[in-house]
Amino acid sequence: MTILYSFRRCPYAMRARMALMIQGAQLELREVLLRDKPASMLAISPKGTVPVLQTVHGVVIDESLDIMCWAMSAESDWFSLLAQAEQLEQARSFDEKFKPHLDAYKYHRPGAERSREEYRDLAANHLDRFEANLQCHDYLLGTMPQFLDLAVMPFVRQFASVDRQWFDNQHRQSLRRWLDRWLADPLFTGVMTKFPQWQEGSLGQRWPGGEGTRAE
Ligand SMILES: N[C@@H](CCC(=O)N[C@@H](CS)C(=O)NCC(=O)O)C(=O)O
Repeated sequence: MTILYSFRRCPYAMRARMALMIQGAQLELREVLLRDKPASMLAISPKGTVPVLQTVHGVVIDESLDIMCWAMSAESDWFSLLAQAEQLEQARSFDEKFKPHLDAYKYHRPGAERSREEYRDLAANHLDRFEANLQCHDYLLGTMPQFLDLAVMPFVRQFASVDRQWFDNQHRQSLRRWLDRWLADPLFTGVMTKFPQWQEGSLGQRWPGGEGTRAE
């Protein structure tokens, strides 16, 4: 069976789980704690980040966007408005540019070069293009949800939740509505089930569809 090393609260793992949920194939989910990574995961992916997927044929995919592409057919509706290569390019660029500012905002250090608000605004600048698109239609690329929506949504969620009051009151209201729709979407809530930490040598969670505690 395909194995997924995952961490519930990791935005990279969330996007991978949503893609795998869409694929629908049963896999073994191994819930990881980042401070206590399993040796079997590090053995197949020494860089030590989640998510990590190991296929039944032993192929290891340890980049979240690659896992998404493995799970979602390039011919599917998720790529109907823009080809896979272009959506992937936009998602990669978002990761590179937005995430460092998000981290500097969320985990702001007292000695940092810029203030928390400056990092917040730098991150938010990357969201302006999304806001402009969402003022015209319900999803980032048009009237249907696409791969790009799934790829960036967990990071916009993380950004919003640093200071939800500020996010709710800023001018990007179409983005706020888009995020709220995703937060209530069964595709998202369905990948946020809580599972206990996987123990080396035991059988992980059969997923999707396993028992767990739905939360948040
Ligand atoms: N480029 C990787 C990044 C994954 C990543 O950085 N995940 C974080 C958790 S959200 C992680 O595993 N960090 C390692 C650690 O904190 O030890 C991907 O897209 O999968």
